[in-house]
Amino acid sequence: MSDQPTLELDVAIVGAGFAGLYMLHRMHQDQRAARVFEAGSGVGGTWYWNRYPGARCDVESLEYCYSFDNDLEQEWDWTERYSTQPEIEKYANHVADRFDLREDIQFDTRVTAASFDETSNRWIVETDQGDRVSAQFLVMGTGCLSSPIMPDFPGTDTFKGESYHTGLWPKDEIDFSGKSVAIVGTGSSGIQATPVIAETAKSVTVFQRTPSFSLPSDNSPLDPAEVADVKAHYTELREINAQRPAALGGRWPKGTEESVLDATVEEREAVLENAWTLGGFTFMQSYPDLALTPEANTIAADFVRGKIRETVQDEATAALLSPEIPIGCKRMVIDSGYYQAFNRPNVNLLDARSAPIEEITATGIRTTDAEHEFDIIVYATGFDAMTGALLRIDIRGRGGEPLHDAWAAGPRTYLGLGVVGFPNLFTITGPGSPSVLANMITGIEQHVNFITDCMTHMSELGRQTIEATLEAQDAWVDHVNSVVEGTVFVDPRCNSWYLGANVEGKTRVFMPLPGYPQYVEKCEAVVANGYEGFVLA
Ligand code: NA7
Repeated sequence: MSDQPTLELDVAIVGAGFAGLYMLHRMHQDQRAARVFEAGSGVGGTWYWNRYPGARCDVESLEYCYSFDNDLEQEWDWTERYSTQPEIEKYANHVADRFDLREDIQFDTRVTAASFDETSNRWIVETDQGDRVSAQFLVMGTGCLSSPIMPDFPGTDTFKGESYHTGLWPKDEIDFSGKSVAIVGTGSSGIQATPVIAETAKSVTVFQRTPSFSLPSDNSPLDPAEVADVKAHYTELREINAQRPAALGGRWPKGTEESVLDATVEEREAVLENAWTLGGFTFMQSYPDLALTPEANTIAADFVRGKIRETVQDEATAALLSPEIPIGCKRMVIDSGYYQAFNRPNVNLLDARSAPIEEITATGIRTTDAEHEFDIIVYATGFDAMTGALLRIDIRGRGGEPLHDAWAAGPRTYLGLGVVGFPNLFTITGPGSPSVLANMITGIEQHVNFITDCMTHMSELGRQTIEATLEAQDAWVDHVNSVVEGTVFVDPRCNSWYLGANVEGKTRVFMPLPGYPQYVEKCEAVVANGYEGFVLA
């Protein structure tokens, strides 16, 4: 292949999820030549790939949507409090059409490599379709949960039945009726899929290695009067959310200011019960210290364990479903009828910790203590989160340095947006930014606005490159570590994907940053100080 680029762009964008779509829209507004490269055949990113039964967002639909366009906010109608994958995918398609984005999205194209050419100060981006694109900026909208992990059980290829990973779910509907189904994994994906698959399958056997804390969603159809009220006050809601730690939940009580340890048993039971009934993540907001001190955390965890015992009729199953780790150190799940599903005669829980899966056979799964036959195996085994999708592209910065090497001891970024040695590379919701610990769409909009404003600023000053300084990056990594130090997030008992602990050989580093409002303040200060911590050359 000739070394000559096949296309010259101002901005190459990777991924047509919510990050890539909004980035492209902003580039259109600013009349920059931009193109999105997307591995899938459609838009939606996470919501394109994760089309497994029961897939639903854990942030409320009225908040998990763009805020950048008032008309869009007003015209789109969500039907349920927590929207399903099909509805979110439909919304992403609506956005793509409404803002004429499709003509600049190249589907079925996976970016394989990108290298910074120090002579021209441009990125050379290569795809599996043979493209060789030259661009001033490279913007990664590759998502935080987009690199699925298949467990390395021997024999996965020998299984004669059907098998699917939740994060690579086929578009055709899978018929579970009359089938014996295994679900491996009990994170959000396995927990959401279990009750839905159980409705039609002959049997569902859930292989659980570590139980998750799951909170009820209390999902329901949205009341048109409630929707009208939110639409009438959308700007206020967005402003309130921007001051909340996770940029969401602004319509619900903030929780008390006092420690749960200062409340009487009756008081705290009433507060927690109320939050539980309300549904969703607000449960952990009911007291300020639930995620902070071990004693407070145990109170919340005991409350949820009590709920599991109340809900699940079989005592042994209830005990097995009850997590022993601190609540909130791994991502909690927001479910619709997960614990209740174990009261169905066709749902069975197996302990994959005491009897691990040893092998996938032609007819099913062999654990250390038994052989089980299945027609379908569902792998709900998670993702190489935050860095996986970035590192599977061969990204090379100054001097040909691979990002893989720069991040060998865990990701290092400045603000989760830029990396030393990789000029003009931006990572939307990258490691070191709030990302998955905040409403993702809010975080995406904030990052895209930052990047777009930065490009304008560079044009005005006639600068070609922007690059974080080593000093700023080191200080930022220290800052992220200090924010989570001593919190449940880094509890050694918790092997969360936030820490990369679910991926064999991945360095244990806490990747997202708690505290959306403080992060935004920092970004604003950086801009006000002339992009402090970056060199504009
Ligand atoms: P998660 O939350 O990473 O869950 C993956 C699950 O798969 C988890 O229960 C794992 O158990 C289990 N797993 C992984 N490998 C194995 C093997 N070898 N044997 C048994 N069980 C295994 O991924 P999800 O897709 O559910 O959710 C990801 C995020 O998407 C979620 O947090 C929401 O933000 C949306 P483990 O805990 O490692 O013992």
